Formats: sequence, structure tokens, C-alpha cells
Amino acid sequence: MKTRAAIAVAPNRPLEIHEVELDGPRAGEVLVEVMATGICHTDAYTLEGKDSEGIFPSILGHEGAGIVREVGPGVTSVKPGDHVIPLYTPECRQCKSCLSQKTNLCTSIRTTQGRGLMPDGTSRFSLGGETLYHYMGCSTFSNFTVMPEIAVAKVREDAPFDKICYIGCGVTTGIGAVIYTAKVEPGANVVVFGLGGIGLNVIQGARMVGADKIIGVDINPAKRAMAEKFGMTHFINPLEVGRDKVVQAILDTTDGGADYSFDCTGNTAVMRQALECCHRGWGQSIIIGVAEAGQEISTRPFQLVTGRVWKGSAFGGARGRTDVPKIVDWYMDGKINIDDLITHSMPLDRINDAFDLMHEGKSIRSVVVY
Ligand code: NAD
Ligand code: AHE
Ligand code: ZN
Repeated sequence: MKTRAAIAVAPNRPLEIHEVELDGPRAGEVLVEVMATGICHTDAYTLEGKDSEGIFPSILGHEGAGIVREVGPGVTSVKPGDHVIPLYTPECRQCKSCLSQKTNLCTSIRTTQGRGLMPDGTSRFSLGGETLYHYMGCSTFSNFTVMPEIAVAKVREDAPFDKICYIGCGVTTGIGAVIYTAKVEPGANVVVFGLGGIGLNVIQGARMVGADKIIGVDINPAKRAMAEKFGMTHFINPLEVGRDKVVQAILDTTDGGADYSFDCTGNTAVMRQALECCHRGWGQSIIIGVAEAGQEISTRPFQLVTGRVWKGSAFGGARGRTDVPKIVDWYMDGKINIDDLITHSMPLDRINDAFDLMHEGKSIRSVVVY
């Protein structure tokens, strides 16, 4: 079939809208009509050529919601008409990782996914005979896409696509990092570096679990008002206090250091500050931000010897097929706020505007509605 898609033709070039060819679902796969997709900073990072797994030409996008239109042979868990959220972290429930119950990082199709291919090693997308590669196993910047059955979460049908698409990455990543990865307890002091589409969801998760102080750190003062609305109690602008004084300011505000900190910037210097602002003996720092290929983190080992813990979190530690439908329920029950974080909406033709708004610091989340 033909479908409209935004193609990443090469690094640092605007996405190009084309009618592309899409082959139908093979065994274990489903055809999804994408109804809406968010634009995450990770899409921008890959488009800028910073992703060691970035492949061109490809169809980016990994924060979508849509409807199953066709299923391939052997598919049993979803049927045409089901509403789904594509999962860049699938949940096969059979691999060593899924069975361990120690991680959400299902490994069953990770190798082909990282090469821009479906699990059988081929792409379903092409243009004029040239292969177009999938992205994070999702490619939601296409009106129709093909997904492995294990990489879609079936969700309730009364939830609006233009809001719940954000649960496909940002909402789950931020809230999940608090509740599944860090397991923040009531009364804890929390610091969030980077108050964008992810960091604001960390703040909302911290407020949900009853954190005490929620300190936000961002170089863009325009992010302050929204962060306060979502539960931030203290704001630090490194450009005002001085980048080298951020850690001390947090130690002073928290009587010795944060119980939990979260990096939502992808900046390795910030990641170091996020670790070093943690309380001696027990403070945990969770890396969510994705750093450019080749970057490395560093600190004095003494920081770890004295009890601070450095962790990472992908997709908030959430098990997609199990946890995503529950998060959709939380939204529909009014327990979490998504609407206020979606600051911009546009048709696919204007998707490049979403990247501009992100880089200018003017949006939290932009959503393309097909
Ligand atoms: P965003 O652009 O919406 O937000 C980033 C925020 O960080 C902005 O408010 C920006 O002003 C702030 N910032 C940048 N440099 C800073 C600095 N030096 N100090 C303080 N604040 C700074 O991006 P986003 O969509 O929220 O994504 C944030 C990061 O999380 C990205 O690196 C993205 O790739 C990553 N991410 C990771 C996962 C995961 O599963 N681990 C999931 C989604 C996104
Ligand atoms: N491809 C990159 C790594 C990118 C990365 O870390 N992605 C996160 C999700 S970001 C969503 O916005 C993730 O889930 N990582 C776990 C995984 O298996 O990819 C690289 O460095 O090669
Ligand atoms: Zn994302």
C-alpha cells in the first residue's frame, strides 16, 4: 500500500514528506494506522546524527497511538480495530530479560530493531525501489506502519489518540523513572535536571508519590511556570547561580543532598552534577537523558564509595504491554495531566516546525495529528 510519511533523508536535513510504499504485515506483525505522534528529543538527536544507531534514509518517530488495521499470520493478542500504542521497548514475555522480572529491556528483537529492520531482517518501507529504514521499531512519522505484535500495547478505545500518544514515550519515561526505576518514597527530596517533555513528567511522578522538595534545574527560565504547575517547589537556573555552584545550592536546599536526582538533559556534565548533588550514603541518580555518541560520564569514584548510586532508566522501566494500558487509565481517571504538556499540534506537513519549536525552547511537546 501507499502511505504518507516524513523521511529523514540525511543528518541535519529537514524531514521530507513523501508517499512511500509499505508492505503488509508478515507473520507475527500488525499493520497500524497511526492517528497521532509526539516528537521527542530523541528523534531530534537521531536526526542530528548524534545516534550511533542512526540510519538514513529512515522514518523516525516513536511516540504514537493508532488503530490495528490488519494482522499477519499467527497474531493472537490483537485484532483489526484494536487501539494500540507502539512500543519501542517491546515485551515478548519469553526472553531471558522478560522472564527475569529484573528489567523491562526485552531483548527478543533488539538487534534487528537497532539496524532499522523488522525481526525477519527486512524493511517494510521503500520509495522508488530504495529501502527506507524503520526507527526504534516504530516509525510513527508515517500514517501507517508495521509493528511486531509484541511491540504494541492494546489500550482502551475511549482514550484520545492526540493525547495518549505521549504515553508512548515521554509520559511513561518520566513517571516510570520515578515509580518503577527509582521507586521514590513519600517525603523524599527529588532534583530534576532538564524541565522538558521528560523532566516535567518526572516532576509529575514525584508529586504523585508524595515527594517533599522537588527541585527543578534548567537553563531556560521559560520552563519554570509549567514546572511549578506540575509540582516543582524550587527552581535553579545554572546561568544565574553559576554552573559550578548548582551542586552546592542543592546540598544547601536539601540539608546535605537529594534522595533522588534525574538527568533529563542528555548532557554528560549535567549527569555528573546530578550524581554529585545526591546525599552521601544513599542518594540515587537516575540517567534518563541520551548522550551523543562518543560521550562518556565521569566522577570521582569516592562519590560511589560514599554510597551514592548511579543508575539508568529506559522507557521509565515500564513493561510496555503490561504497564502502558494502566498509564492510559491513570490519564483517563484524571490522575495524571497530559493535556497541558502538549503545547503544539500540527499536521504532518508541518512536522519540521515541531523540531524548530523544540530547539527554540518554545514547546514542551508537539504532536502531529494525521
Ligand atoms: P526537551 O528538549 O523537551 O527538554 C530538555 C530540557 O533540558 C530543556 O528544557 C532544556 O532547556 C534543558 N537543558 C538543556 N541543557 C541543559 C543544561 N545544561 N542544564 C539544565 N537544563 C538543560 O527534551 P525531552 O524530550 O524532555 O528529552 C530529554 C532527554 O531525555 C533527551 O536526551 C532525550 O533523548 C532523552 N530521553 C530518554 C528516554 C529514555 O528512555 N531514557 C526517553 C525519552 C527521552
Ligand atoms: N540508539 C542509542 C541509544 C538511544 C537510547 O538510549 N534510547 C533509549 C530510549 S530514548 C526514547 O526517547 C532506550 O530505550 N534505550 C534502550 C535501548 O535498548 O535502546 C545508541 O546509543 O546507540
Ligand atoms: Zn522518546
